[in-house]
Amino acid sequence: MNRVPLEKKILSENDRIAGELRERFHEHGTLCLNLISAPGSGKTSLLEKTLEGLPRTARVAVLTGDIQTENDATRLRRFGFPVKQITTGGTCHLDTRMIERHLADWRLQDIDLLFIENVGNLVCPSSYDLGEAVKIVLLSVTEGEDKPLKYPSIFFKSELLVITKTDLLPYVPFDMAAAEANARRIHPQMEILRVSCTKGDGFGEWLTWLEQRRKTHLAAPANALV
Ligand SMILES: Nc1nc2c(ncn2[C@@H]2O[C@H](COP(=O)(O)OP(=O)(O)OP(=O)(O)O)[C@@H](O)[C@H]2O)c(=O)[nH]1
Ligand SMILES: [Mg+2]
Repeated sequence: MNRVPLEKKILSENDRIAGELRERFHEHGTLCLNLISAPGSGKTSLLEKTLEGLPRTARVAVLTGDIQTENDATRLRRFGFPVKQITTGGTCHLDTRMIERHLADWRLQDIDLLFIENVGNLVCPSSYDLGEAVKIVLLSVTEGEDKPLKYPSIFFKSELLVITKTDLLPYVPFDMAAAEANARRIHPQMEILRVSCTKGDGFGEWLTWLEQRRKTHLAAPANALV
């Protein structure tokens, strides 16, 4: 078997499990969000700040993926919510088998928001549906405003762009208007938020976005979720 048919087979098996996961998430009212970015754009920092700002009673859980180390899970567990590390051992993205396995002993009916932090990579994770309702792409101001044009797939598939590290804008030549225009060239309906995890800027808007998105998720019929 050559490479293309084998990749197709793996992807179609992944899509099949993604469909099952999506149904389970919907049945239990769980909004699943898949966070994708280049390494170091601030996915874990965004989650740390989010968990820090949520009431202890919030029904939130996190699966965080990396090629190696438990570092991100250790950072995120400090806030008292359920967190599991998925260590891929070399694979540059998460897939649905990893998600299924790590969800096995969690009760989805107890989780309103499930964050999945994907492996840091702007390319591979975009091909793997994890059954999420929403893909969110992060782009930090140190990466350059041209990234949506260079890595269009993930910007096309993501509903929301979070531009991170805005506190660094005085120190880097990042053209915010051009970055947003580039993202909307790839995905005209893209929603865009700007945040700084160190200063807390933009977190009110981010939490409001999450709250609204969960409401629309709960209101949507199951067949409208793909
Ligand atoms: N100045 C500044 N630094 C930030 C901000 N957010 C994250 N960082 C820093 O950026 C670095 C990477 O942040 P992480 O949150 O670990 O990034 P990540 O996307 O989770 O990284 P990987 O999981 O390795 O892909 C850390 O040193 C953070 O402290 C921010 O808003 N402002
Ligand atoms: Mg991380």
